Amino acid sequence: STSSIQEQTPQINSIDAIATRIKNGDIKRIVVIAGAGISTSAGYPDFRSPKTGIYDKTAALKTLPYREAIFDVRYFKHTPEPFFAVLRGLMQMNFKPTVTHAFLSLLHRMEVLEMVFTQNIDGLERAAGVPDEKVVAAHGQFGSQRCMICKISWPSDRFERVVKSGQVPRCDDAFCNGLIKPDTVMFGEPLSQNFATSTKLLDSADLILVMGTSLKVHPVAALPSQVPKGVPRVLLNREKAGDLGSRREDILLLGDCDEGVRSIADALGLRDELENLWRAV
Ligand code: CNA
Repeated sequence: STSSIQEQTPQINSIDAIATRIKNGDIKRIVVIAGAGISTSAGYPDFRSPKTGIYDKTAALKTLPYREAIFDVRYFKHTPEPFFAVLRGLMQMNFKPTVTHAFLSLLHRMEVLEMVFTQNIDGLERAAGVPDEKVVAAHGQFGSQRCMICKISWPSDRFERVVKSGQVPRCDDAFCNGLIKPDTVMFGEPLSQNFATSTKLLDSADLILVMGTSLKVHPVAALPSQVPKGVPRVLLNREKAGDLGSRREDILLLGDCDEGVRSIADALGLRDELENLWRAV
């Protein structure tokens, strides 16, 4: 890889110190806050990366009144075609977990993973072996879908067939005719109950890893700032995000998150385990 990780040397913390504390059992509850950036090396486009992100790519859709409209339920209800066009593109690809997803699985095997809060809808954490009960999918995930009006659910194979054929999937009930929408959370929709109740895990966390997110979408964007002061927060992202870096205990690993997790695995002495785990998923 040509990318390099710059660890901005903090006053009181370092990845080596964190690794030592994980190894000696001082850190045993790690909470991860993840976003689309942990899946970009799998080829899954994020929202905001210049050129490759969905917002730049769909800018060609001159019909969108504002760029977020494509994922806004109020817009989707009357103009679902742009959303289904993006979904069709994603369905034509086959995504495999990244080494960052494998790292989450490694943390789980080490029994130090408390929870992954992910904004991602791609399901790649689970595909890498992170168990369901360790994932809070704040914005839902692909894999189930239902009519927006009568709520009848559709099997995934049928949904995929219709979307791939270029049609807009609609309810069979002629009176209903509602749109069939994935159970992912669009702008303008509430988050799962599960999200609100799980945020209390931040209070007892020993370490926070924030990875691959611009921290621009609320309420997930606010999670890092809810972490009690004194708890180390590590940012693995191409750019600064949120208030990470504003506390003495913060560590910024600015760069590719795959390189970031590799440097942590090196510090843990578990680099081979990580690469083997990744190869096996
Ligand atoms: P975003 O706003 O697009 O931000 C992504 C962030 O990750 C940016 O800061 C990038 O610089 C950074 N980034 C991109 N690639 C890498 C990389 N390889 N290594 C390190 N950093 C990288 O995406 P967010 O997740 O912050 O925004 C929240 C939205 C995006 C959520 O609602 C998601 O549902 C939604 N989304 C999810 C997916 C997915 O499931 N994979 C894809 C696209 C969008």
